[in-house]
Amino acid sequence: MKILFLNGPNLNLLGTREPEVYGRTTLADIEAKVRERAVQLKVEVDFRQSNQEGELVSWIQEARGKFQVIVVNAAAYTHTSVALRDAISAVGVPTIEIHLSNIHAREEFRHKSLIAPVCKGQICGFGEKSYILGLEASVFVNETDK
Ligand code: CA2
Repeated sequence: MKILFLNGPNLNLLGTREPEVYGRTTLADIEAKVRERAVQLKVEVDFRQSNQEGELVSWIQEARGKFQVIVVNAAAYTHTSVALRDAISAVGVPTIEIHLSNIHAREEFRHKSLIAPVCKGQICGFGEKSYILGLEASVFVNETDK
């Protein structure tokens, strides 16, 4: 089973800026922890980040037939991107939305996720652990979708 992790804009800055909001862990640290858990679960992981909406859209489109599940932290595009929502909806690969922070406990503009209605579910508010939970949920979704 292959799982595609997609990370949206500014997540490459994790651990280097605004540690009071997003902590001191870098995206590379998170990737390493996801890979550790993936070995235990005997699944394959591809882990990517882009600051460009179009690149994320292309990666979602290309996932068809190659990945069984997508786990996406779309970052700010969560709240703005009809293009990402349409790509997730069109590609038909089960997708899990994740966030480090609890978007519902933050500014009002973060409460709305445009991608949530086309995702299997949403995990938010558990810091870097949201990524591990997203990985575990992928295995669950793949089993229940069979
Ligand atoms: O909580 C999350 O995972 C978010 O997706 C993070 C996004 C934010 O726009 C979403 O509302 C919730 C922000 C990612 C930017 O990360 C930064 C890391 C360090 C410094 C600045 C931004």
